[in-house]
Amino acid sequence: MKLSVTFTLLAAVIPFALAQSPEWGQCGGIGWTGATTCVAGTVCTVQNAYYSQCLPGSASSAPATTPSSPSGPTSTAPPAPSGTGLNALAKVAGKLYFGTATDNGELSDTAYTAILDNNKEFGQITPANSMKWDATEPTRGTFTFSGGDQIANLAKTNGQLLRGHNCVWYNQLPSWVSNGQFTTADLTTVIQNHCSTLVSHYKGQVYSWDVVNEPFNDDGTWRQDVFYNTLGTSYVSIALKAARAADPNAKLYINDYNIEQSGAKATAMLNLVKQLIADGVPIDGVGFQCHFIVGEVPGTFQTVLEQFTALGLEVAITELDIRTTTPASQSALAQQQKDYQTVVQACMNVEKCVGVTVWDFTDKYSWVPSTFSGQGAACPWDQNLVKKPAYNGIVAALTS
Ligand code: G2I
Repeated sequence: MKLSVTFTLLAAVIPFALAQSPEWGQCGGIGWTGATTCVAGTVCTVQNAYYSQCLPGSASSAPATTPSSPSGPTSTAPPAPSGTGLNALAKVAGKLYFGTATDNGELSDTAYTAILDNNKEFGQITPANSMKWDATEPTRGTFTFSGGDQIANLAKTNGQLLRGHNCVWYNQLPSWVSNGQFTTADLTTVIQNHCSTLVSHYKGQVYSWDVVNEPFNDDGTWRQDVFYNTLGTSYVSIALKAARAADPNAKLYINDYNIEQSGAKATAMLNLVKQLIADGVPIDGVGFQCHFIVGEVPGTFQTVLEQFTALGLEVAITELDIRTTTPASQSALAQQQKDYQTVVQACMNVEKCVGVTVWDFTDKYSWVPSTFSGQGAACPWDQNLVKKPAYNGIVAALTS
């Protein structure tokens, strides 16, 4: 309340305050049409060609200058981040971030958070569970944001970008949604209300939202869930439009797995985004989850990324991990190092691949062993929070 009163007074006295971006908000970059100055106490900082952000620091009213070439720093840009760390290296390489998923239950582990909170290592975080439908709207019309807020606040404190995950997904739905007997009009309202309320709640805090998650089966057919079965493919545009209206500055993504190799599922995703673009539906990016198996990184990954960026979209690696049989052998860990390097190199080679997110950075908290019996060791840090050879594979790609 106090904040909004203060803002209202300020806005009345200083009209141009309305044209300023908030702390952590976007203030420039290719394609950016919003405010290019920042509120007092923050400075518009060029992160890369596509994204300038209001970071805490000495106040400045000078707009950030978008670099004329994607990798070319300008005189207004701060010196490139130096030192070690995956995010620092990714930024030097012209990427927006290197990030990780995290989950609320992990945040009391101080050895874990000491690494998570280091923004030289991670410049972006994604909540693994706490922004999903079952967590945020467990009963119709009643929203709970405590878990998501904890992660959003952490991102703010740490100076990290936030990816919102997710608005509409067949999984982790409360039963009132998955078992609801909806008319088309009713489910349209349900989706609009959920996406709108969720995205509005985090307005200005989220770099990109996975608005629709995993819409396809592996054979490229549409997943049969309550959304598709009731509304057909239109649920995708209903969700995207609601998200755009709720936070016009957030990048809107569709996110899926097994679209990293050429084939029916990648083709289905390409056709979907082509149709959305043709129909004027807001869509900014496609997320490639990249849940891979050691020794099986698809050789066509970079080509597929380029097929999407050729449509004018950005792409991101959103949930990278590379699993193997446990306990992992030395040779598996050596192959995993090469595989991490290959995957991150594909993003490096594609200008509009904005960043890489691992689906948690340590084997201690990986989702893999509980889903794939006898498999794991999928992350770049081991379960004792010690860096594995995989870490060096990522560094090799980021410094190539
Ligand atoms: O399955 C891996 C990922 C695939 N892409 C979408 C992601 O959202 C998904 O993340 C995982 C989370 O990392 C897991 O933590 O999604 C799983 C559910 O599909 C999450 O697992 C669930 C457990 O299955 C539940 O038993 C548990 O209550 O996490 C829940 C919260 O801890």
